[in-house]
Amino acid sequence: MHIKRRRGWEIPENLATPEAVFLSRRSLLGGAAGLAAASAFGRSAAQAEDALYPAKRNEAYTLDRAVTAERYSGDYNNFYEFGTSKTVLPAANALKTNPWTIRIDGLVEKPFEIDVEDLVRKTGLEERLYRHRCVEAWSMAVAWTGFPLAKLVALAKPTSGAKYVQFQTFMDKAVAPGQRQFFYPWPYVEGLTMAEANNDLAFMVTGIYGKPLPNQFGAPIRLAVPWKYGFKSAKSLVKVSFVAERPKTFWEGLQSSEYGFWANVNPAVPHPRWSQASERVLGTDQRVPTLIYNGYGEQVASLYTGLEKERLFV
Ligand SMILES: Nc1nc2c(c(=O)[nH]1)N[C@H]1C(S)=C(S)[C@@H](COP(=O)(O)O)O[C@H]1N2
Ligand SMILES: [Mo]
Repeated sequence: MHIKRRRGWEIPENLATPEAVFLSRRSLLGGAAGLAAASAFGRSAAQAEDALYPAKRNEAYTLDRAVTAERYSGDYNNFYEFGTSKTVLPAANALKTNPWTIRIDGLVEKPFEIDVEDLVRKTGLEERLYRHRCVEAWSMAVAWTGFPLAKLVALAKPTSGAKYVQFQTFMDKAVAPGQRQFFYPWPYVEGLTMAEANNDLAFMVTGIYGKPLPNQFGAPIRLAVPWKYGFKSAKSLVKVSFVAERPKTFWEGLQSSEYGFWANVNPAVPHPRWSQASERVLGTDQRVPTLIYNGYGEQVASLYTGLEKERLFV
């Protein structure tokens, strides 16, 4: 059960809309003061971000439900690096996310490192409304800001031997107490096939609710793969590698009978310990039926033709 508690960091409810947050940022940064600061000192990081968010919404991605308010989604997170409870926000704030370099390597023309701000300048940003379905049978719907993973694949120039894309989260035991728990197979690793990575739905995320990602959501850059269980959407990425073999993922390393490589959402295939038929929508008292591929079958079902013998839904 998610219990609503008010915390120091929460702003009053009448200010909790993304629009209000944005407008107040704008009025602070805009106008003559902002211009003077810009000419005297160049563009500050805050001003660069102010220009990027909110990004233009891509109206091709629509929802069948309301967007989950940040006061629910932002205080109910899975980020095992910062502990196994859902309240990881205070611990996650210890992670320094600017500057942040991401490495692109493996079977590519030429491996490189790039600062996330520079990467975003190359790819541009857009906003998309996506559903998110955790394997634990809760769900949310959010406005992510980011760019198609396919754009990163194009920048990386993978060679013909690349069959999978592997995603790796930062590793820093000094900052992330969960990483001192030796029985977890750190660092957090996830993977997609090249075809999945190039599907238009696969999204690299740098923002949410019209602003840069708060740390607990996986700042400064994470994945969103909305037709798969949430654990595929790895957070706070430091490395994207193009590889020939299927990556061994964090959750497979922990419990492969329960969490496989494919992990496509399917209400008809129960988790070994619970049903996946329905989901609890964060911020509501409702359970709604879960949809195959989390409702994205039209865009992704064809990725799996000929793979019927695989454990596609675990
Ligand atoms: N590095 C890392 N990425 C992660 C996780 C994690 O523990 N560590 N949890 C996953 C799970 S199980 C889910 S449901 C989503 C949760 O994303 P959210 O906190 O933004 O809702 O992140 C995924 N990505
Ligand atoms: Mo999850």
